Amino acid sequence: MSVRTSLRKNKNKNKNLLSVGVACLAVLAAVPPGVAGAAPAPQAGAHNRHCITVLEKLAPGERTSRVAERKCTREGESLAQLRGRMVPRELLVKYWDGTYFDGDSDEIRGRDGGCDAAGYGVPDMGAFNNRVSSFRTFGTCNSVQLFDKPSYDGAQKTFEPPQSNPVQGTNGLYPFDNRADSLWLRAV
Ligand SMILES: [Ca+2]
Repeated sequence: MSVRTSLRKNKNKNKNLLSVGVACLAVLAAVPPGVAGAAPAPQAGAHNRHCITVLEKLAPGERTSRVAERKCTREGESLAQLRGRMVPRELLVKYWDGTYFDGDSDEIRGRDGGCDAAGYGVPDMGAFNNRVSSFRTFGTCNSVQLFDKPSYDGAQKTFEPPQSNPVQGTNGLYPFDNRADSLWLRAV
């Protein structure tokens, strides 16, 4: 039973109990998350939703990397557990809802290895449209082109080393914070 539910019940039954409940709540508020007793806080980050998307390499002339596999964490599942139930694939890029690599995330992995000059195209970032606030690239994927609209349309910005890889936060992503709908990954 949550603290909030307990308080509500106490209020119905007895005002004195309510004061005790409020006192307890004040104590709970002073204790760092995860230390409080009765209802242990979930693991750090466990409340965030993490997904792994595995892409196939682009064939000549193609502009969309087919999704070979996509899975997301279930309720209470950690990212490590999610990784454990998928075949390991090379990490290409990872992006987060929050600045500084925080919050919900999506790992884009390559079924056929890392980036080359053609790279991988993601024409629609789906649940992450207009949400990405930070990202990191991995391996040979050192260039990320972000587009405001799906299908590589609208305003765009390319992030390449050495100045902006990885891109850590709102200022670094300017003017693309919470804006990208599609992206292209390459080796340059
Ligand atoms: Ca957009």
